[in-house]
Amino acid sequence: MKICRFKTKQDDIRLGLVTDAGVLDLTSAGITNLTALLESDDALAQLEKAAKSKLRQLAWSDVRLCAPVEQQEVWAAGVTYLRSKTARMEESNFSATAYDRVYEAERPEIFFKSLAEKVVAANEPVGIRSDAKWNVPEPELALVFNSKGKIVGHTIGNDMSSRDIEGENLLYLPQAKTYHRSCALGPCITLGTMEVAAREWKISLNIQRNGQSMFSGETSVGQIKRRFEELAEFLFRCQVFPHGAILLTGTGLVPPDGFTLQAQDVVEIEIPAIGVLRNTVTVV
Ligand code: DO4
Ligand code: MG
Repeated sequence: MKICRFKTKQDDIRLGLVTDAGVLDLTSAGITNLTALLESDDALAQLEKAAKSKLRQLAWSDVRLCAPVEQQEVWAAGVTYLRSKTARMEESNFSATAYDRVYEAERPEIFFKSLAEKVVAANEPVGIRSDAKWNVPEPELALVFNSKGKIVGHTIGNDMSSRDIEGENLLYLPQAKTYHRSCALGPCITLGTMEVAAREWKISLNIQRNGQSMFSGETSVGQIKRRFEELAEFLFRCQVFPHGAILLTGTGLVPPDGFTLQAQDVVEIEIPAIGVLRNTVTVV
């Protein structure tokens, strides 16, 4: 089952069940708060019951998607795919061994990515820094956690990154990763998938410029080196998330070194079981 946060034409924020035709507004079934739904032990049963009731159907043209977060902090794991390790080592002047080591180490790389209120939704602009020369999207499966550290759903994340800033000095990572419009999530959350099934999912990336494809590629969630439970254990270790959290699981898709994003490029990330996260690029 897929749920989304959306705005009506009157600018009311609602939760909806995603269907092929659009969205079923969950308000009349009393389901209005994402965090409360994800905290409950019977979210799927609640949604199945709601789906049998008379819900208002809205067409896609009548809704604007919001990012599927309320107060959840967004964190990200890095260097979880071999492809990412190789790319990081190539872009870095003097910290290449750090990536090599973290790929093999027991403790994963996990960094803070975004406050919920700063997350960009599907169809909103993602940012490239005006002081960076080498900017890329990072298409990533995102794990949705409740406050108890349980994975309750999955969404798509774009961990927008400035490779030249990160490559210049590892200590610049927060500037390369966390800036205005650097994190997109959406279009919705798919509930009820176990890790073994999610590992079969493919992630594809397509970047278009003036209607022409500049890069396309595909990878598989199964190539993530670490188990989700392992990432979860480190994310929640010595840490509390009263509203739950989102964890991006790392990128396995890296455009060729000569490629950098430009304003107006369109970035499309697809995981068929979730949907397509589409954003246009803007300079921030
Ligand atoms: O250390 C750099 C971050 C790597 C990252 O974001 C990724 O592998 O996805
Ligand atoms: Mg990343």
